[in-house]
Amino acid sequence: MDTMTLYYLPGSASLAVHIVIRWLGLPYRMARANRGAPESRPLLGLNPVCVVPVLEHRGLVLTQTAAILQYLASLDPSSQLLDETDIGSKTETQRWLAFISSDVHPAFRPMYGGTAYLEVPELIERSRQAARDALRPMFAQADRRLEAQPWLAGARSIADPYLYVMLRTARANIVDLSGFGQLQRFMVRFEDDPDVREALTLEGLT
Ligand SMILES: N[C@@H](CCC(=O)N[C@@H](CS)C(=O)NCC(=O)O)C(=O)O
Repeated sequence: MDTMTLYYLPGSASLAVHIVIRWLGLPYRMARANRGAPESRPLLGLNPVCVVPVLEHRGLVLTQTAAILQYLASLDPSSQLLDETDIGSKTETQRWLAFISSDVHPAFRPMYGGTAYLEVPELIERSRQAARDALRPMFAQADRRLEAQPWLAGARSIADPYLYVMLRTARANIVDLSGFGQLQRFMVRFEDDPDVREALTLEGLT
């Protein structure tokens, strides 16, 4: 009766939300959004900007990946996916969430039509290459972080699945991740998690 609905597109930022819902063992159902014209999407009316993830729960309609992840963690503080008992750890998790949602995620925009207004294919490709170049030092920060500890914020947190989705997106868009051994190992370890594997299977990604 308390089932939440996650509107998603396979492999997009909604995958991070999907993984956390599974980690928490919460009842949920998935509603796949349509790509294509905004007016054809079931999300219209729920999310004015018509992007996923959208989470419906207990009469709330939640948008923005970072906010939804924090909402989920607060449903079960004992999970310590956002450690409310330790201000340092909590802020560190929020710092990584902010970095990923404000810096890393938007940097992919040229790959998803964000520079289509340039119209000239060569210029659009140049904007994509500039995005790849800008993304590499961002991933270098995460790689360095994982040299010292297994998870971004020390202990496993809601920031880790968001990083994982960004790494998948980087791989799909030929961002150069060579030399980032910690990130490669992070991905392998992450995909070893049964809930991650199940989320990938349910989204048709395996
Ligand atoms: N700031 C938003 C960005 C969400 C976003 O960019 N979603 C993309 C997928 S990652 C989307 O739904 N794009 C629409 C499409 O691909 O048709 C958030 O963090 O939730």
